[in-house]
Amino acid sequence: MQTTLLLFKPDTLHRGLVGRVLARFEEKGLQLVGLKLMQMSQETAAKHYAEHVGRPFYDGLVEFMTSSPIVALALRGPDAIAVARRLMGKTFGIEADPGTIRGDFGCSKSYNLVHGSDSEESAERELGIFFPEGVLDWTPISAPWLWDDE
Ligand code: 3AN
Repeated sequence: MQTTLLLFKPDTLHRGLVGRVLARFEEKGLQLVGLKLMQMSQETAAKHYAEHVGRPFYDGLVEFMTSSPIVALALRGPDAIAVARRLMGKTFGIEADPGTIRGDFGCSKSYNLVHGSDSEESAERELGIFFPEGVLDWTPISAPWLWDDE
């Protein structure tokens, strides 16, 4: 089992899509173990996007992510990092396949609704930034129907 960090970006909130985007992950069988409505600070954005410093889109990305509230989520499941990334689709809405969140809900390069950790190392680092207190450990009653017993 893996735990991954997702962020619903300001466009998801402004467009009233939080419920629908969250439903994609829940319906897939990823378990909610952390959920937070928050305002991202400049410091948190700098930490979170450290690997993008110097890229041409960096300043705009930080400005966008700190412009209004976001939702931070921790989701758990088998291979949750890759599963969540596949549900999200390719980075840019114009290229993302129909059926994915970015493919179904947007056409923008900058406003692509959701962030998801891209590796186990990133997930651990990013969960530490947004859930320093840890996540909530609980067992969904549906677990035996969702996940293989391995
Ligand atoms: P992903 O979110 O799919 O992992 P990354 O890690 O390549 O994509 O990029 C991080 C974020 O930076 C993206 N979610 C997107 O919001 C933004 N971004 C990446 N490339 C561009 C670009 N060329 N123009 C505008 N924003 C970009």
